[in-house]
Amino acid sequence: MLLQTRSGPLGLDRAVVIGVLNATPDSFYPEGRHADPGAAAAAAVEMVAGGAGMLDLGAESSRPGAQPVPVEEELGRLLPVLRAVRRAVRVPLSIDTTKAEVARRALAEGADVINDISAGRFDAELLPLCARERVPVVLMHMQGTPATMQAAPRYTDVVHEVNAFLGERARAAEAVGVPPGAIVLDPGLGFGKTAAESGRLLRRLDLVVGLGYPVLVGVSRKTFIGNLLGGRPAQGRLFGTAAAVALAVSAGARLVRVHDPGPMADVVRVVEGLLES
Ligand code: HH2
Repeated sequence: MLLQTRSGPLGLDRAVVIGVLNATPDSFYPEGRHADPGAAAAAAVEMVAGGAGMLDLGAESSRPGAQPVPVEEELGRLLPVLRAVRRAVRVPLSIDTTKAEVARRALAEGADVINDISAGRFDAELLPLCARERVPVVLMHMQGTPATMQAAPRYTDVVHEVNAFLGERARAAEAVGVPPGAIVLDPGLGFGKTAAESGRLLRRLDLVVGLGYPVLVGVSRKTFIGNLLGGRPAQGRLFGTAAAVALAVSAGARLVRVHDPGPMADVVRVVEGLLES
């Protein structure tokens, strides 16, 4: 399995660790915020040295309750950081945005992949843009919007509903010309889901994998991990994240999005080594 990007092919035979670089003042994990371009570039170099095979840059927080950021503000935060990071590292860079205009400008500055937490639902121009620009796109499941998603998440059967949604969004992407080999699916753990629902999705990740596209999982330091640890804040969720990353990789995730690529690269290597032995 392979993802073709402008920075070269990204092999997925081994799970890829994606480092999170947020050019935001308000992301839920303060240590993941890198709004200063020089500091972001230094963090990027460290993440790649630690084992990140890709970096995900975002300039709009999607934490529960977050309000949308206007396009000019998102670009004003993102582009200086993207330029500095692009100069500093050669790994593929993905852009965490739901806006086609932000994606278009970022792709022109050397970004490789679009990571859309709305799976093309918030901006109808985003998937056609990915098709035209021939770049891979991550399609994630979320119930509602970041502002509302944790208010009252409601599912009859979360596993079935998330799978049906992801299958439908993959077909929508293909219908506007995104090749199947450029689609990545993500069940959106923590996005409009309780801890129990996120757990159910992790246990049945084989069903998402069975849709036939590479699967990305983002569990890093999320609230459901804190809840399982008695309400621990994000700073105390590193080992809890390791447990969830291990489960995700053993269930078939090919990409894991994390704030701590060094430690999580070890987790991935050990899980894969044990599964092979
Ligand atoms: N999680 C976050 C943001 N983007 N994208 C994908 N594909 N999957 C995820 O699970 C995911 C994501 C939330 O984490 P973070 O970026 O650290 O926080 P914030 O949204 O507050 O900036």
